[in-house]
Amino acid sequence: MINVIGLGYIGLPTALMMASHGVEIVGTDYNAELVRTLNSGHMTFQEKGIEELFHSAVESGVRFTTKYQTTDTYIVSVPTPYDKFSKKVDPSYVVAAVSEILKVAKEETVVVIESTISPGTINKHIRPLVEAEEDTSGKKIHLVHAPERIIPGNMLYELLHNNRTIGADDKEIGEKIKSYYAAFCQGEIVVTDICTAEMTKVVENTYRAVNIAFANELAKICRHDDMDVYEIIRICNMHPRVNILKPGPGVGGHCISVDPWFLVGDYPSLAKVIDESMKTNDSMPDFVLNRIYEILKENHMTDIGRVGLYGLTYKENVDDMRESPTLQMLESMERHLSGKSVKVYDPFIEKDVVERQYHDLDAFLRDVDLVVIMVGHDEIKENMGKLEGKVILDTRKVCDMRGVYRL
Ligand code: SAJ
Repeated sequence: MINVIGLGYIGLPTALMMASHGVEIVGTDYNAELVRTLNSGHMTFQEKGIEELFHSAVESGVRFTTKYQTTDTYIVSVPTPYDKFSKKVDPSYVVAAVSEILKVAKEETVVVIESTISPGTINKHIRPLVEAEEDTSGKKIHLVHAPERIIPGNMLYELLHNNRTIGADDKEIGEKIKSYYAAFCQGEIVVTDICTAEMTKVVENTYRAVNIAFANELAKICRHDDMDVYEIIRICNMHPRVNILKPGPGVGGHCISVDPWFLVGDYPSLAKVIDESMKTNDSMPDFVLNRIYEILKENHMTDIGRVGLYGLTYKENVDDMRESPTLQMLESMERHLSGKSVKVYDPFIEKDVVERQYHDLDAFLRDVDLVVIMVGHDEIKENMGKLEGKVILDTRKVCDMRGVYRL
């Protein structure tokens, strides 16, 4: 039996996928409300195909509880935030989870950490706990790092098809854990050492952050001299060795906007390009705000209350708002004392999370003159006609209507 600790965006799909492929799974989360919801037969977030997977896993006997189980294999997928000041990884949730595991674990237990951690975290924060336990109880405990790679919006496909990395001290233990993942994963599974696995995960997200920052910087340069950044990127990308990503209103999510800071925090005098890239991405919500003011001025509009932000999530067609550029922008507006007046709408966010939030596209559009497309959800792409007559700032290049403003 495998006890999956942390039933969030990564732990839960992993638990469900393993369970529906015949692995005996118990999912544990300290959030009693979340466990209650799952036990009453309801999923806790939206994702393509997850309802079906949830039901198939329940049929296969997956269980959810707040209690840590006594078993020989654990998969830990708890959050690893970063400390806003030092930029270093905050391993406290992982440390707490491993401490709880050690209280109930069997002899020869394998603890697999899936949470993203910076290189060296296991040696610095986890191994000392494990060694102390081995000294007092005489039990042997094995550590493994198996970072996840799935992308919100296409998680289930990627769980099945992506290649994976497994880092272990002991090759044999690495191969054993590989066989559990191979129950469902059709990609190649590489077994390496723990520190290499830690570093690869952070580097993958940093690669993307730096490349998005490059696109964002190009958008700023092109705005300065009124050049069309999208046409320039389109043409450059016709070169066989150029592949520039898309500029946008900023970078959200819990990975690309966070993990690269671990490297800046740990190697401040070395991680220069990374540091500047993260600052460039973080500056984008304010860049959009400036565009809004320019466009209001150009159109002789004075009422900020007639500005509507379309989209609250960090990217299209997901219900995840973590670190979202819209929230970053609203925070920045609040600092300038005008945050209360813009209107906001997102079809994926049913709860009220910000002021002046709408839950109906038509009602939202009736009450605004300037629509700022912050997220390119399919809903807006399919309803472009409804934007007729509005002033539009499209930060995602999803709208081809005449006169639309861009980054
Ligand atoms: N974005 C842009 N321009 C682009 C691409 C993305 O502005 O050209 C923005 C998005 O709108 C979003 C943010 O970047 O706000 C990140 O979105 P994303 O779709 O690129 O990535 P995430 O954060 O959803 O998932 C990433 C993935 N990592 C990589 O692609 C290297 C995923 O595979 C990881 O599993 C995940 O991070 C993670 O958990 O680490």
